Amino acid sequence: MSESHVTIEEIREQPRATGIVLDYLKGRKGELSDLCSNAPSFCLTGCGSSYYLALTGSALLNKNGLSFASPGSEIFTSPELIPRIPFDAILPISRSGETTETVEATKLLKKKYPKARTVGMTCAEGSSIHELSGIPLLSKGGEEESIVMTKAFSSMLVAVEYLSKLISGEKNASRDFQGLVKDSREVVERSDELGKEIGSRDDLEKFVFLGTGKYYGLASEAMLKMKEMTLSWSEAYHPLEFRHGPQSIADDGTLATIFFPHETSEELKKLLKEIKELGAETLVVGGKSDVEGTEPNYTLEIPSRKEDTELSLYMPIVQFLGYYRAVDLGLDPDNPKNLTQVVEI
Ligand code: F1P
Repeated sequence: MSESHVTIEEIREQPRATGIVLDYLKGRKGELSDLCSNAPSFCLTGCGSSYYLALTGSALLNKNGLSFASPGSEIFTSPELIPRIPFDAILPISRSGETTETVEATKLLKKKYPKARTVGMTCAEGSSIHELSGIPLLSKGGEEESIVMTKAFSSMLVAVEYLSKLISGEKNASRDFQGLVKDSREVVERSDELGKEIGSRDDLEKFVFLGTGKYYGLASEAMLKMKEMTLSWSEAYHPLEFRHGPQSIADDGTLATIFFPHETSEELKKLLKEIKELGAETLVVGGKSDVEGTEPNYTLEIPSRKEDTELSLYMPIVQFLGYYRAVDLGLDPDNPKNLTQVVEI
């Protein structure tokens, strides 16, 4: 199996990108703490992977019940959907900082909320989103050559988690993230092995990703990785939505991946058992002890960490899975069909 792809190199660079963004955030702490004092409301936007990150970001930053996320492409085509709530901050997310709809949505949102601070999260210094931001945020180590987004997603996710810590009034947010780089190294290594094992399973054809609350954006991103890299049937749902129709497709060629929070949930456990009874296989990403009795086919244990400092660790397994399945199918993960790194229209 050839591994001379830039995509896999970038997936494996996640721990480094995490370290770089954490150092950067530590240096910006004063300014970001000022922004986050009094739990401001955020309006998040982005396209593709960046939109899915905005969804998770909105769940994380929703400390006062007011944050909201919309695809930049929707704000662009249906600006009447922009809520009238006077958000305190606009948070566009874009690896390139140049996606047309995200740039245009940011301009529209700035006009709509003239008093709001613009906190553009990108991996590209000097990009349009960076320039439109009064408080730009940068994940330098997240910069990528590949078309499919991997370490950019996880490193920008760390930054959004960091903001959510500041919003919660955490005085020493950096301390909460201690050990994350080490955990990331360890999880990347295990995910590489497991992703290879599952990715070479020719009998699996359908991939379902389930995540609730802040995990829904991660499940959606996982769905996109499988589509972009492997051209496979893949869907993402809020877990209990699976019973409301989608379960009709479950069979022995289906792998259902559940992003399982460390906090045990009896409802998710029940669902896991049901999915197995339908003949599908299951992969649990989360705490092993939380799913005792459900006998998943595969488990990727996520180290127990302070809440909302661990979400980036859920991503490598789905990125490796996409990568190895693509290679196994004879596809080139560096050149996914019909895609470009940035959509400029
Ligand atoms: C967003 C994005 C990617 C996607 C694709 C095109 O880019 O939609 O998520 O993988 O290759 O661009 P960006 O705004 O984050 O740069």
